[in-house]
Amino acid sequence: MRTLALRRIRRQCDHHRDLRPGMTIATTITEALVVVDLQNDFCPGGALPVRDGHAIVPLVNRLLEQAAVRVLTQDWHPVGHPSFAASHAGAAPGDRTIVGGVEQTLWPVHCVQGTPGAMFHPGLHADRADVVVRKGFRPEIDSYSAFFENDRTTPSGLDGYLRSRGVRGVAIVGLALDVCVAASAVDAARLGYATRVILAACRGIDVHGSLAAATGAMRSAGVVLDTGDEPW
Ligand code: VGL
Ligand code: ZN
Repeated sequence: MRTLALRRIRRQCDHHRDLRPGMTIATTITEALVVVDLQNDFCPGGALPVRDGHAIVPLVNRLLEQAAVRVLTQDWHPVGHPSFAASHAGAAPGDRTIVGGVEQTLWPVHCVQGTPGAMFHPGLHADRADVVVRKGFRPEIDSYSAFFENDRTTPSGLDGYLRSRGVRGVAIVGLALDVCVAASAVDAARLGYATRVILAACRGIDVHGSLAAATGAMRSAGVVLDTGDEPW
């Protein structure tokens, strides 16, 4: 088995002083793999199942072996979280309302702290993670992105972690492509990381055109939508 603890990737950049305009030089950056919310509740049989969510587990495990820096996120809601439809009188999953000053979709009760649904999929090699970032734990606001609460300003701490480890690029995989993966990718790109989403290792929910909207938002933010399953 190959040991790739410090594997780096090559990317093009064009800011080298000795280069004439139009020339490029390959540079090497450290890329982190961010595995978003690969938890039981987002897999078939869970409370908020993403179709075929479990099917990405083998590929995600392979990517984890190859990654230089390994991050898992874990949706981690307190009982009665305001992102749950059940927390709002008369509301149903799919309705939209204001939570923490931000309009969002209401969901079934899911990923409650400490419950089986909040655990990582049993096939995921979660022990390989360098760090686990929990999100959605604040009682007054939801968090889709691995980097910020849904107010887009309160940080999770992941940016600081990645910067202090010298990470310049982020590859994002997981669930759900059109919710937490997309929000994480857009924020990563805005924070200045060379950002790609490895589509073969994601699955989406796709309600009311959310997949098309998320794809557009990621492209506009400069996220690379990577259709290869063997990125390195
Ligand atoms: C997610 C809905 C609610 C996700 C989390 O991980 O994509 N979606 N909470
Ligand atoms: Zn959630």
